[in-house]
Amino acid sequence: MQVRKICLREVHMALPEPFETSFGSIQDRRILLVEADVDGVAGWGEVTAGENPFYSPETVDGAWLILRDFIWPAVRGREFRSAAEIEGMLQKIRGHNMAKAGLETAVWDAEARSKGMPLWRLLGGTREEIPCGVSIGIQSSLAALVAKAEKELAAGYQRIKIKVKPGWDVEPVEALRERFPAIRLMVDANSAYRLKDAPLLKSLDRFHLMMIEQPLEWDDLYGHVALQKQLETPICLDECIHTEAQARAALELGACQIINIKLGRVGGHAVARRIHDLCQSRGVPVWCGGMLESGIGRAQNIAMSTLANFVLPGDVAASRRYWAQDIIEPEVEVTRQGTIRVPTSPGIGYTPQVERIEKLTHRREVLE
Ligand code: OSB
Ligand code: MG
Repeated sequence: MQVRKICLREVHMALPEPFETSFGSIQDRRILLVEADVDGVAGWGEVTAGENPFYSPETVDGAWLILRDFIWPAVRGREFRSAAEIEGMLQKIRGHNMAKAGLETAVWDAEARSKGMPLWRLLGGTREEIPCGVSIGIQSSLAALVAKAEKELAAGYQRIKIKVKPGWDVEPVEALRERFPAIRLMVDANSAYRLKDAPLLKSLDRFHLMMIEQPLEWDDLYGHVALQKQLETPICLDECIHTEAQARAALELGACQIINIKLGRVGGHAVARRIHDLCQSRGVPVWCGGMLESGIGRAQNIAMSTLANFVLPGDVAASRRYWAQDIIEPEVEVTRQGTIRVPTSPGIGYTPQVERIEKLTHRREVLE
């Protein structure tokens, strides 16, 4: 196989309301899509970089340049047997995992389509239905938070994650626990705390959270080792894990007990699968995180979540939670039991709505 050409598009899509995290507020998304032509078959991927480098060092504009100037030249004209080889072809480019994943996941989609099989089967997935949770941003009041959680639970979602930051942590967790004593509940700090905040984080132990996601800095593995020793609540790492080696170090050192795997953050399906396998071999559960993706990134997340060790509910929710109208058909729907039934059609299993995508496109570049 060869990638014959790629088309980069920046589409603008607005969330129904701002999504507030410890690192800032997100509403107007600029989403970078990669359409790869693999021997005449189109595959679609999404670059999950943000508009700013506040979650990870990557940005939409930076990823565009890296794709054009380094990723495309590294694959152009090169023969390969499987999308699993793309990661190796990009190895000499350090970092820029979200940009790499945009192309790599598109090639996986194309390969699966050309074989007439669902991508999740090609990846070795086994789950036909995946468990779903929601991520709720920082709210203006405790009452607003409780009402939001109530609505999501009524829709069937299996676990609630709330974003926390200093000043919005113990009280919101307490309010939710009082109202919902038995739900699966967790918090995500997006690196808002320091090791000196250990006593405050320790005080969350009494709420029996499933996990605390990424409490400390994005590159501080050692701090998480020291913190985990003091907490009953399992630490889950998100921002800290970009490579298989980092995942191995985190587990070996005891920096976490759970890993959130995101396709963009680790550079695509090949590495995601290796991290999944590593965790599985050690009895460490994983789940699929979200990056407020369009339906294309969401469909890729669904395919990955069918691997056997994705045992915890992911941040993989219904299209309608994010977009008035998604850019795939059918849209992603969640059952009353809080699951997504994995599609059985070829590739990512959903059809990109190219006409609609073109209407939302603000910038476009074809590389061949
Ligand atoms: O840390 O998981 C995160 C959104 C943007 C950046 C980082 C994160 C998130 C979410 C939202 O939590 C998950 C989703 O619903 O897509
Ligand atoms: Mg997170």
